[in-house]
Amino acid sequence: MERKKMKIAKTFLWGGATAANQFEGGWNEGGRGPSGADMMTNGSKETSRRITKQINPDYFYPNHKASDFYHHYKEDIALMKEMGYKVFRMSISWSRIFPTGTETEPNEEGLKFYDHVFDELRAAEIEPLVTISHYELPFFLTEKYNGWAGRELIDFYLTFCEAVFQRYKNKVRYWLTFNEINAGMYPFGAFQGQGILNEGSTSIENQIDIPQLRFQGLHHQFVASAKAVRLGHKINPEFLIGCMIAVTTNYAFSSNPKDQIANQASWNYCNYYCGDVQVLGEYPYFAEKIWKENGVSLKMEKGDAEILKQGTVDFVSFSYYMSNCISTDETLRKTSGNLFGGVKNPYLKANDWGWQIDPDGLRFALNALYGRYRKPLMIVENGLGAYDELTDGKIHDDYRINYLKAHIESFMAAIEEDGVPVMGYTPWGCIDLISAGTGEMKKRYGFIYVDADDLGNGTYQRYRKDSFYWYKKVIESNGTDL
Ligand code: P53
Repeated sequence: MERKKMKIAKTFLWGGATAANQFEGGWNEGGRGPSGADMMTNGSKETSRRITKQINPDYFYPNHKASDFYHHYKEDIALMKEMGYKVFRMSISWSRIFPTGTETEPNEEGLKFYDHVFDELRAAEIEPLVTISHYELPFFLTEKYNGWAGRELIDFYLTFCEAVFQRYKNKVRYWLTFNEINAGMYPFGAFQGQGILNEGSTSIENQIDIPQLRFQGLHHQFVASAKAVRLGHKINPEFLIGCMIAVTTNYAFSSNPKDQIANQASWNYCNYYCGDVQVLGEYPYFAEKIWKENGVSLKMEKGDAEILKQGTVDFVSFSYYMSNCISTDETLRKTSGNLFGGVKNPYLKANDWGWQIDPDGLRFALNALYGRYRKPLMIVENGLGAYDELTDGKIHDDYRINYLKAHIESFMAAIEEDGVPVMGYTPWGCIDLISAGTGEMKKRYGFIYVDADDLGNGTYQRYRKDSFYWYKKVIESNGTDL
């Protein structure tokens, strides 16, 4: 019997993704307080971004102005409309609403800014998808509580959630509680993901790592996320609230069973530890082993387990950029520039920052996640960071088109051949923005070029890249004309 082929839905959410800390700018305008992202200098693939406790006038802090969406949102949304976006992923800057994170009343001017953005999106018939916390928290919360290491953050986060859920309950339907929550599984993710800054940490790649604090911080985020899901559903039962995980498709480097076992453990650690808590509502069986290996003794309060059980997410979203190989052979070369470590895959090429390009890995990840969670999936980040050249107002970025085309083909196969339900696709940095990893502007992802360099020089004028016209056609044809 021939199986009926699935079709991509007419309502499929095509769009693009950004985050306030890397895109919005206006860091000291409208009553906004400083966030952790404002304390990071620019870096490069060779030089790690510094984290400073005070703003040092000798350094450049690229997130302060970022792409200046704060002053360009109208024209940016008009460009998205021109491309035919159905959805726009963005985040709300926590310190724009609660400048220190500890106020009891929200900053009205901050709330108004997002009112304008959501109204503009509505007029353009673009659905907002809002990440509540994307790699930034009010810096005061780092200074006072060492970020999410402090259990106090749960209540501050819920106050923030309540303010934005109430204010935007008729303007926003799709929410994500934390960006790439599994960043907290890695030493480099402590500051960006959790606002943890231990004494002696000077840059994002050289942080003093205290696993106990990271895993405890994650626990606080899980509890906060679960409570936010419950609160959101109470405020508007129509809300769809998801988790967001950075997924790396890991392959065993060889058919040596030892490599296979190591790879399985890597999936548990990298991809499933957080998702299992947020989607299935409890810590997985392998959590004990991970705590033991990291010398962690997790403090759970009475009622936490119940909260996790009751606050599971409605859908699963994730970022996907690359795959990696796992080997038990120490002597094998490490993949260059890869924050997740791992071994180079001889079948794949990497981008200029060492991220291995692997469209098939996306199909693999979609099947793995759906098989485990049985919840609708959304690909909320994907894309190629690349150098672009602006000549006569044009950018010929066929390399970007090739990357995206191959990844779209891959997820279309997951939908249409394999039967995986995918709600939407929002490529990362749809308008050029500041790199989270390196703080560069020149590691560009966008369909739209922003005329600014790594030190913030430039007109900030927007230019349509070749990929702009290509993606417009992709959306128009619902993914059939690639
Ligand atoms: P950049 C590392 C590996 C995979 C995803 O990253 C990552 C990171 C952190 O650098 O983060 C996500 O800008 C994140 C975005 C980030 C994007 O990937 O280093 O959610 O904020 O910008 C791309 O090229």
